[in-house]
Amino acid sequence: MKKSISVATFPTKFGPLVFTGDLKEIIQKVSNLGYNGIELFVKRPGEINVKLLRQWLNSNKICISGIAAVAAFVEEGLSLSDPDKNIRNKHIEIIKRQIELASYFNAVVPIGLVRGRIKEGFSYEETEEWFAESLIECEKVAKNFNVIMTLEPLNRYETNFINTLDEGKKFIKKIRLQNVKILADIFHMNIEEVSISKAIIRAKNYIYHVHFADSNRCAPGDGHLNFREIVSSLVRINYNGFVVMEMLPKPDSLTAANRAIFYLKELNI
Ligand code: LER
Ligand code: MN
Repeated sequence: MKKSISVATFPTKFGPLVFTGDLKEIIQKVSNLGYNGIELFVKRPGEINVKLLRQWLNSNKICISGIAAVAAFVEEGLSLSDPDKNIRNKHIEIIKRQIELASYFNAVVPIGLVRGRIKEGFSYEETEEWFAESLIECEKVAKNFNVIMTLEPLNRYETNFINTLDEGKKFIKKIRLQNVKILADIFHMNIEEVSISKAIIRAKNYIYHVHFADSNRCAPGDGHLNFREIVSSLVRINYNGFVVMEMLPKPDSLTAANRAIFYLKELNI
């Protein structure tokens, strides 16, 4: 398994981003700590200078695990399942550009918060239909660029729409999506799954990306989750992708990033 860590290019209300600021400096720092990649949170895909970023990554021998753009949802209220078609379309356009950007780095495009929620007065079925329509539209582009989007089940306090790996799997199967797999975020799973390990095993053919944080969303090892058991179920399903530290920068970014890397070494990652 490869180790990655969350990095944002802009200050945002979204909490579990370990480093924010100058990308060149962060890449150097993260590589020195022993990470193999960064999960990059951008405001808009167009803000990235691909050539420069590639240079910084190459000279530090790390890559990009995923490219997320949560600001469109968190800061601007866009979502892929909004009842308003104009809002959905606006968001689809952003995701399409995000997919193109991800293709230059062989990165995934996580579909977490950006899928939205079932709004008051609307049903599960309608929301599912709008979300499916949006994803099918994005998938056409993902296929062209050979990019995987990873659907991320989230805990009930962040969305009321797709909370468990089983629900994510069921949705992907029902809509017959091919370039959409599952992102297993251990923090959310800790709230929603009956058993984290059993849920991982059941979703074995779907899990393509993994987010790590402990029960309190701090570095793995700083809470009360049983990471030995979690890692052994990932090993059991032959998972060899990225584990991304998407955690709160507590007590500060560098300490959290360091603690996580030490703990991962103890777990043989
Ligand atoms: C949200 O809590 C989350 O885990 C992300 O990966 C963003 O969608
Ligand atoms: Mn996550």
